[in-house]
Amino acid sequence: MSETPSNLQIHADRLWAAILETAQFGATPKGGVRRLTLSVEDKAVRDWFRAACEAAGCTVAVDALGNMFALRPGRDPSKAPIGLGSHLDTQPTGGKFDGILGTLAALEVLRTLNDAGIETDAPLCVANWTNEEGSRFAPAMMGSAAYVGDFTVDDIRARKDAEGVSVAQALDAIGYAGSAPVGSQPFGAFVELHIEQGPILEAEGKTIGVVEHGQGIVWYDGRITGFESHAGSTPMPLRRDALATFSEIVLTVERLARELGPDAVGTVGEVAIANPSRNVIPGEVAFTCEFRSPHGETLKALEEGFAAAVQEVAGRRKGVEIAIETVWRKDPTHFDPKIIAAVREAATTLGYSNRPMVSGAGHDAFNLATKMPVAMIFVPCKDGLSHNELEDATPADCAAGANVLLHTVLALAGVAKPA
Ligand code: HGY
Ligand code: MN
Ligand code: MN
Repeated sequence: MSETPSNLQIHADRLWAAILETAQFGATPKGGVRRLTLSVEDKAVRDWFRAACEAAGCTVAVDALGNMFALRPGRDPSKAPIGLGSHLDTQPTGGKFDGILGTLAALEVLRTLNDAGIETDAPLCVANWTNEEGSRFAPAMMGSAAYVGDFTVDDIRARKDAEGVSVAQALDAIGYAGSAPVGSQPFGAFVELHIEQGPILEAEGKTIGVVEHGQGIVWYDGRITGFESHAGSTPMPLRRDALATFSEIVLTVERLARELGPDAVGTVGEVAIANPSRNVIPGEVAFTCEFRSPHGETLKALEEGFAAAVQEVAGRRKGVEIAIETVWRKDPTHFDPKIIAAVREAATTLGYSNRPMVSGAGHDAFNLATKMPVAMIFVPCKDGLSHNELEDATPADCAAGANVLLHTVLALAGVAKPA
């Protein structure tokens, strides 16, 4: 790999200023960010990001699902670009760093190379992936999943949010249904920087997580159909109570994850009662739930245990129907040893304490890893908290992560020899 000025560092203040500036798009009173994918707030930050990348000398392409690609030319245009970036959308109670740090740090890498007059051999391409969060539209990591072919573009464009708005309508509404075919942007490798969204780095006093492996994930949509009837006059043995049935499902998810742990988690994140009323026995409940594990066999045991438990509850609660649909599933992800080594080498050379990690959260890098060499860089976040408006990180850790990203990408792209 080519030599690069080992003392090259990103501009920490400029990166931190970009993080604070973009936090205004969807800022919440509690200091968080609500920037649901393809919302007007997402449009605002996308426009900001496009302008910043163009000002840094990039051409910005947008594909049919709104994935954005800012291309910085390299000395050898025949080489596939080295990719970096993450996502700009957030959870409803999101923070300033989840996804945003990786995307803005990638922009900062470009700005630093421009300031230093460094041309890379291979081009660089900074990506903003559409709907990584999967909150407004399922699945999560949606744009990168379609990019690698896990879903067709038509399938994704037809997905609807809780208000019945489709992805296609939302893309058109903010002007981000691009012309580039999905999957057409080549990459030679991809490196994603992200906050850890967990407590390990902070607890161990480590600065950098060298992410080698990501959890497998399975997402379900559930619908429980019982029968509405009077809360006062319906005897208990005759009830077909959808909500009471749901409560057994919630406790089943928790029990299975605890029993099959410690490397297993299960969550019921959404529930809605159809036509709720305090004196009507709930007749219909819709919900979502998920399981994750870094081990394929544990994930399979969770799925099988859940199916068996649902069948047992349905068999016992006569007259109540439980429908469960698997809407998304991803095996555990193993990243590329060469890219992992480049991340570890960059962190160590820069003098940052570091340790190997498994990612608990899902990331676009998980999808990309099925098509190209990929690895991730983690930095600590306060109390390991994320998907919460209190999400926080330090300027120093953000800068450290961006420096590791800079030197990893330089090692992979190579530095053009001065003419
Ligand atoms: O679900 C996840 O892990 C990610 O935040 N979308
Ligand atoms: Mn994220
Ligand atoms: Mn997230």
